[in-house]
Amino acid sequence: MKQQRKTRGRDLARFGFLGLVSAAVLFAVAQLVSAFFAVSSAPLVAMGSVFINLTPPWLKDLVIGLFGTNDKLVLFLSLGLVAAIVAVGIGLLARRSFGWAAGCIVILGAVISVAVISRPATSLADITPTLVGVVASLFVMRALVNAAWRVEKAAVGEGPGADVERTASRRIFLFGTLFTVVGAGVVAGIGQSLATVRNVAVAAREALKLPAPRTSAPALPAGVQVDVAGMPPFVTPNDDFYRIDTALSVPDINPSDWSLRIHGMVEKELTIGFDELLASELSEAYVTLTCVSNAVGGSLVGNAKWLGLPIRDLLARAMPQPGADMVLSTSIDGFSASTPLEVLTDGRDALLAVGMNGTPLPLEHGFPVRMVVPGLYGFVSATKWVVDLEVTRFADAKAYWSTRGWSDHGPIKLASRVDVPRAFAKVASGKVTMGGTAWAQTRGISKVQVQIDDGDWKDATLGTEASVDTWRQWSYVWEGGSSGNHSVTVRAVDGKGKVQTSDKADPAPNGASGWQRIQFSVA
Ligand SMILES: Nc1nc2c(c(=O)[nH]1)N[C@H]1C(S)=C(S)[C@@H](COP(=O)(O)O)O[C@H]1N2
Ligand SMILES: [Mo]
Repeated sequence: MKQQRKTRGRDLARFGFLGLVSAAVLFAVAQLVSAFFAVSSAPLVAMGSVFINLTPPWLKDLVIGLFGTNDKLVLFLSLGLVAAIVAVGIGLLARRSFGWAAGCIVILGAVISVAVISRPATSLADITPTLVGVVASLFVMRALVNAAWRVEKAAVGEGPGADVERTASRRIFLFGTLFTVVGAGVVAGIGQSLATVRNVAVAAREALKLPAPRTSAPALPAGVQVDVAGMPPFVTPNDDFYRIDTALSVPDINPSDWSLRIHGMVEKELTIGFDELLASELSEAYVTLTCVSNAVGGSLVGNAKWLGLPIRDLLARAMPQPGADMVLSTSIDGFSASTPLEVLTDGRDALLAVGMNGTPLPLEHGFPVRMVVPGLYGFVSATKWVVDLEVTRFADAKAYWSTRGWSDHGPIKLASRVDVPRAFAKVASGKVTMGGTAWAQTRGISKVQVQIDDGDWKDATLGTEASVDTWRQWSYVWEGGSSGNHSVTVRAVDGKGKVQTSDKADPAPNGASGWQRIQFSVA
C-alpha cells in the first residue's frame, strides 16, 4: 500500500516535471526566434507588459516601495512562478489525456499571442516566435509523455528482461528531460545574445556624435558638492541614475527611423526627425528628476546635465490653439504623460532631450529622445522614447498613470533627505559631520534645518546652489552626544519661504510628504 502510493507519487511527479520542461521549451524557443521580431514578441516580455498595464496604483507603490528599482525582477519571478504552476498542471493533465494537455498548450500560445498583439509596437507577424515555441513544446511534450509511459509500464512488467527495461526506460526519461532542459537553457541564452547583437539602438548610440549646444549650461559653481564623506555626487553618473518605467524590455529604436509628431489643438501640425532635431538650436541644463513613487528619504531622484531642444520652440512652431491646456506625450511603448501646456511654455528648461551628462541618452533612459521638465514628477513629464505630442486639454485626455488612480498633475513636492549618517549607522563618539540633499525644483532651497533627538532646530550649512532646478546639498556638524541611540530629523525651506510640511502622505496619488527622521547610535 505504502509502496503503491510512493510509485503513484513518482508517476505524477514525472508528468508534472515534463509539463514544466515542455513549457520551458515554449519560452526558450520563442525567446530565440523573437530575436528576429519586435522586442515585445518574446512571451515573457509581452505577458509581463500586459500585467504591468493592469497594475493598480497600490500594487505599483507596494512593489516599488519594497523592491525599488528591482521591481521588474520581482515581476519576472512572480510571472515565472505562475507559469511554472500552470505548466505542472498541464503535465499532470497529460497523464490523463495528451490531447487535453496539448489543447492547453495551444490555449497558452493563444493567450501569449493576444498579449503580443496588444503591445503597441507589434504586428501580427510578431506572434511567430510564440507559434514556433508552441510547436516545439508540443513535440517535446509528446516525446516526454511517451518516455514517461514507458517507465510506468516497465514498472509493472514481469518476466525476463523486465528489470533491464525498467532501468532503460528510466534512463531514457531522465536523459531525455535533462537534455531538453539544458537545450532550452542554451537556446534561451543564444536568443538573449542574438537580441543584443541585433539591437540597432545599441549600435546607433555608439556611432552617434552629439552636436555642441547652442546654449551651454553654466559651469557648476564651486561648493555644490559639500565636503562630507559618503555623500552622493552632485551630478549623478548615468549608470547610477535611478530607472523607473513600465518597459520590460527597453525599446529598440533606430534614430534614423525615429520621428516625433506634434498634433492636436495646433495651427500647424508638424513632424520632426532625428537629424532635424540634432541640427536645431539645442540647449543644455542641469535638472534634477524625481519619481512620484519616491518615499520620504528615498533614492528615486537624480541630477544630470541634459542636452535637448526646448519644447517651447517646437510648440511655437506648431502654434497651440486657444483653449488647449495640456500636452499628452506618448512613448513608442504606449506610456503617456500629461504635462500642462503652460509649464512647457513658461521659459523653464523643458527639453526634448537627446543627451545626458555628455553622452547620448542611455537606452534605459529614453534613447534616442525623451522629455525632461523641471519641477514635475517623471510620471507627468519625463516621457522616454517619446514619439508623439498631442496638444489637448486635461478635460479631454488622460495619461497612463492618471487612468490608474494617480493624479493628472504632478508638481514635485519640497523634500529633504539625510544621506550621512545612514539609518542605523554606528558613529564614533565626538563630532559627527552630517550631510544630505534637498530639492524644490523651480523654486530652489533657501534653508535646511536639522533636529537632533528632540532638541532645537538648527540651521544646516547649504552647499552652493547650481540652479533652482537642481537639488542642493547640506551639511551639519553635530558636537556629539552620549553613547547610545539618537535620531536626526531634517526639513527644508524652499526659495519662496515655504517650510516643508510634516504632514505624512503616501506616494499615491501625487507624491510623498513628511519629514525624514533616521536613527543612529554613538559608540
Ligand atoms: N516611456 C516611458 N517613459 C517614462 C516612464 C515610463 O514608464 N515609460 N516613467 C516615467 C517615470 S514615472 C519617471 S520617474 C521617469 C524616470 O526616468 P529615468 O528612468 O530616466 O530616471 O521616467 C518617466 N518616463
Ligand atoms: Mo516616476
